[in-house]
Amino acid sequence: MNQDLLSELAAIVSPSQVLTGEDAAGYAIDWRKLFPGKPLCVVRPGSTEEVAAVVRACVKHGAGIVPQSGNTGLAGGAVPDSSGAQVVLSLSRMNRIRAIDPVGMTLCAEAGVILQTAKEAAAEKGRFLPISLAAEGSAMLGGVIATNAGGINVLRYGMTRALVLGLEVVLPNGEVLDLQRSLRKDNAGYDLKQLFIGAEGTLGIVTAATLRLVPQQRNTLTALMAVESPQAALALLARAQTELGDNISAFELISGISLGLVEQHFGLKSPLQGGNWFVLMEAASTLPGLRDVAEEMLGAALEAGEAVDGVIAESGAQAASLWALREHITEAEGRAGKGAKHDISVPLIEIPAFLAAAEEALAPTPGLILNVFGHLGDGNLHYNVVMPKTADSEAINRLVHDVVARFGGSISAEHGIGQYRVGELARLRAPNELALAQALKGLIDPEGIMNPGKVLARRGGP
Ligand code: 2HG
Ligand code: ZN
Repeated sequence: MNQDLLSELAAIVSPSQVLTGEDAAGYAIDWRKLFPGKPLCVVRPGSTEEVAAVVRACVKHGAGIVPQSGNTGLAGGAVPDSSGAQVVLSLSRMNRIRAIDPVGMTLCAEAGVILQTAKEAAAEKGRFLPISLAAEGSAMLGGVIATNAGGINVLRYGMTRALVLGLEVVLPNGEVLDLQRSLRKDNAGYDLKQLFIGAEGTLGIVTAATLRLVPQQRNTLTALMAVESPQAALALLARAQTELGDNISAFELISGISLGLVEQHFGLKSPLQGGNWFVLMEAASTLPGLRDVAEEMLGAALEAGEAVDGVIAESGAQAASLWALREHITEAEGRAGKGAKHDISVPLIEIPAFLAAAEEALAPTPGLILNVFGHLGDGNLHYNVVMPKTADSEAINRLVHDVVARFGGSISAEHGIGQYRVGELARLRAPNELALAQALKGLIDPEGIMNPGKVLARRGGP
């Protein structure tokens, strides 16, 4: 049967686009190398029609399909299990930008377009695609949309979901659902595209999308500030919002421990030495004058004790070096040792109390390094824990998530559930919410072939 499926797939996409054995190895494991899988094969369709035909062939043979684009996710959502029976459907060849409309401010592109490539294409027309992630040089639009990715610009522009105007999806029965209306306003019935955004490929395969663009901001300001506590960082945020309003495009909290890891593993030094907490802020505008406002704001914050030190980047290169500190944290953490990631959010006002409570919950476990950083402006922290090899990372996940639940938070603010958090979602979500999600999954994917075992626990199927 497997051989029949392999031949049918080869007939659809050509034999050179069906990879097995060693050729498939790079697609079988996630970026963190936590979930090594074993696919039947990797198939690389070049068009929406080919994706649809591949899905129909997999349905016929009862094979599970794992959609994959850039495979930069941190929750194991885009890799196969170890059964040797699942088909990885790579969207990497679907890498055409179909259209850019600088007046309507939209970009229509296929799922395999690298996020950075899409951003560069928009920039050539004086427009900005406001999804900014450390992984944007390899993340692809399909995965960005399927995981409803966040990143540093959410504070100003919202999650990916807020930027998707239209979507093209291949359904689990192999039909193409064309939701590419690309309208700013469209209240004609249910907004079905939202079902597929953030569903992590469990309801269908995103093959193309129309995204909302904004004007390219000509003036950007980047500042790194040292603060005494998370509470002070929140006061600084409130001040910045008052003074700079919607111009704030990123407001990141970074612990001294995170900066220490970056220095230790990459030799990158912060211009502000010492201190437990830092804020990296970016503001951007089409109009001049940002710098004066920011300097005044920072001066007042220093006087009020909300910040204790600060630098404003003098050039693009300096701004880039400040951002490099932030962008190397994930890799530095990976080099530091075994890690448990917690992509949490709580109401902003609860951040200081959450941090204190989580630290207290973990205090009895010896040898932990708390690598805490993230998108303070969104109430989203990466409360990551580097631990000794022998430590029980699942027990640590549960301890942290229980604290998150106490504060009315979410166990995945922006990375998704993937396979990493399926158990924790099942443990912590209300039964009726889970039941409704399972009912939707059953309706749209009755055979259970779409990305089995991701987001929701498996219920039969391949
Ligand atoms: C970031 O904010 C990413 O840099 C990665 O979401 C977070 O490594 C992480 O846990
Ligand atoms: Zn993040």
